[in-house]
Amino acid sequence: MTVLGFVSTWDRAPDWKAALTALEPGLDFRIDPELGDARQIEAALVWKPRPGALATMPNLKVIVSLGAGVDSLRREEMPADVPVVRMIDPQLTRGMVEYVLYAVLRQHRYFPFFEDKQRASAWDQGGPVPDTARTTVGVMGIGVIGGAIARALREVGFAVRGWSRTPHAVEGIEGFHGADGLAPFLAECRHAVCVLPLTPATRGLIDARFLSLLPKGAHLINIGRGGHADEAAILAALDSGRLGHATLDVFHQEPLPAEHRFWRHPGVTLTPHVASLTLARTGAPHVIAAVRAVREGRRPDGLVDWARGY
Ligand code: NDP
Ligand code: OXD
Repeated sequence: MTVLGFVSTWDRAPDWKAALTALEPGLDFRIDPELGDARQIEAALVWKPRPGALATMPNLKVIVSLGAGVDSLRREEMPADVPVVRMIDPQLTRGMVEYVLYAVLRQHRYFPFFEDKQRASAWDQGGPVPDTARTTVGVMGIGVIGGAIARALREVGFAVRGWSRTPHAVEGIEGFHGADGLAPFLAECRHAVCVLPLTPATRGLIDARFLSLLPKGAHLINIGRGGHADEAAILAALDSGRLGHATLDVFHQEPLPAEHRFWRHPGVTLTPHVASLTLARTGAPHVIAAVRAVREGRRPDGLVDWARGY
């Protein structure tokens, strides 16, 4: 019987209990802080875990993150030698794909312009319909989520390029990688999507220099983490017209403070970290598979490599 501890500031415990016990009926699901004898706990399911909670579980075999990003896990609190597995959930990925398709198409087909015209009862056809095949969308991070986003954009007909840490060959997607690949990658991006993990190497990546490397008037979409971006640099680039629009889902401080200029800037479309969300129903198979893999001595999918930071 698996004993699983749910240690999360995200109150979805009943959903996870139902989804996990449907797959493994004998599962003993305990919710922090009522963990009973914590020495019995073999697996922990975590999102921003309460400080010190994991240290009470000396027989932990695996930690599974409820999020794809593990930047909010305090590494110093992860027990040494206990593998950490990040979330891989088809619904989480699908939600991210939907978000980016919508954000790109909305700007690509000038919907904000036509909405303004409608409010003024003005019949104004604007410029020509854009040439999709000659519009480049760049995706930074082409892992599980970014790869799916890039393929979906390619299916729509955009010219798609990806930027990653290591080289990748994906059919129909132009690949760039590493620090040296960033400037040539950005040079053609009408829309640049950030879906990177937050690591020491990616923190602060979207700064004034980065924005100056994009074509004038480009559209930035950040659905990675707020820490990827210098928010003052984004505002300055929007004010100067260097950046045409920013679609932002993640911020340095969440919730975004009411006085932040992003709320009212006409060049910003803002959502409150909802680009996607893991559902218990669709994420539960990954949790069970991770627990079984570790128990059977196999490498689980989504194993975090702390040396890389993701
Ligand atoms: P993956 O680990 O599957 O992919 C990460 C990608 O980023 C890989 O292509 C990797 O390169 C690339 N990468 C990492 N470091 C660098 C670097 N220094 N330079 C260039 N590329 C780099 O992660 P996922 O796709 O599952 O998730 C990505 C992120 O999306 C999460 O970490 C999280 O921050 C964010 N997210 C946000 C959500 C939201 O609602 N806003 C929801 C879900 C996730 P390589 O392939 O070479 O390893
Ligand atoms: C995640 C998130 O990392 O929801 O999964 O941000």
